[in-house]
Amino acid sequence: PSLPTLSTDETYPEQPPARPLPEWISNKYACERQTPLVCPNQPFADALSTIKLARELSGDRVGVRAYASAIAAVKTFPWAFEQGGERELGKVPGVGKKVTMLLREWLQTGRLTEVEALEKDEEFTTCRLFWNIWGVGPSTAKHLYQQGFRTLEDVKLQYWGRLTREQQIGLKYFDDIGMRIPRDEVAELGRIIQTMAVQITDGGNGVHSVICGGYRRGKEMSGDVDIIMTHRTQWQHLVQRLTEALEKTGWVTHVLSISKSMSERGGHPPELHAEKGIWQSGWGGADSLDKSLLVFRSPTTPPGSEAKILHRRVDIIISPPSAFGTAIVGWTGGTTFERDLRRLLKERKGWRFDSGGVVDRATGHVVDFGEWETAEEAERAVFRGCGMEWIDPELRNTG
Ligand code: TTP
Ligand code: MG
Repeated sequence: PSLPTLSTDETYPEQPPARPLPEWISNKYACERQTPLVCPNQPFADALSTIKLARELSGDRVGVRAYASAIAAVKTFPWAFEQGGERELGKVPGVGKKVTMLLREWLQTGRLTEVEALEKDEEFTTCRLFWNIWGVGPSTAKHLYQQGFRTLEDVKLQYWGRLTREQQIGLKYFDDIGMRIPRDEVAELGRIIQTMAVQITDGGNGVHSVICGGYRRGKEMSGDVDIIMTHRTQWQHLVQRLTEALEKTGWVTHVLSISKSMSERGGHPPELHAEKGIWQSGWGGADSLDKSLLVFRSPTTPPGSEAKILHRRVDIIISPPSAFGTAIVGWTGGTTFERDLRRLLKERKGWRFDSGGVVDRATGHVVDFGEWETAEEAERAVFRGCGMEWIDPELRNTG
């Protein structure tokens, strides 16, 4: 069947009545807008996410940024678009012509030809499969494709010895790690980790932890567990002690990587000129906090049980008490919220945001957000100190 042709502006049937947009919608930064988990235009946002992933897999960083902004804009929109809605979407900062044209196509035909082409494209679907192996980034995925591999079995049989240890674990437990984790199990894993931290420190008076990531933003199912923890007096080297204790009791089956650089620096975020890699690469999993990236046993197959082990991915992030607020903000996400938070602080304040602390670029001083009693107080102090209105975690789902 032939595709319906797109009408031009001139022949556009009928303009929707102008509706007043909420005033915050024209804020330039996604971290100053309300973005729910599921939005009225969710299928369109999901279609854009496929295009964004294609840009990621082909190493097109400018494209990734453009689609990330567009997705955040679509997700912030409070009503379902009707014919002509691209004019409304175009009012959100960061939305370009390309994306408004895509919305027009979507509204007129109910589909995006680019997405349909991608789903039929062998290179895209194969690279996406390989990229889903933990530890495999876009360039390795492409390399595997160019080597002629098309299935996980191909990689296992012909490339195993050239994978890193982390990638081998990722491939070995591909099915387990790819399975989403229900909320109550995420909470249970959080309790297991908190309990162990209390046991190995002084009665636990000083331990505070919050499960961040998608769980905190309200997702029913999470890809992994991101737990942020601090201790009033014993946070230093806790990452190592806690990991070892969890290994000993059988909860942790594999340590993918462990980073202790915050402890080694004595609790200060890195100097402005230091660790260039971290700041230049944007994210890449790297902030300056101590962290342990782990494979856990699922509480549904606990240590000692006879059942076949189900493996889960868990990140434990330990911050000094002074950085607990920034650690929570930095690990709650979503990704575009985080990107725009960094942009806002750089442009408006001359500050560099890192989950391990905010640094004034002019003086090199660490910004002090003050004392806190509870995790929520610590986080609210960061918003306040950054001059930002509070946004509930459930409204930070920028994608
Ligand atoms: P993830 O665990 O990768 O993402 P998530 O928890 O939002 O979703 P999932 O259910 O798939 O686990 O990352 C956790 C947080 O780390 C994320 O919410 C914000 C921060 N982060 C960034 O700021 N930038 C990034 O590129 C990534 C991957 C994470
Ligand atoms: Mg997560």
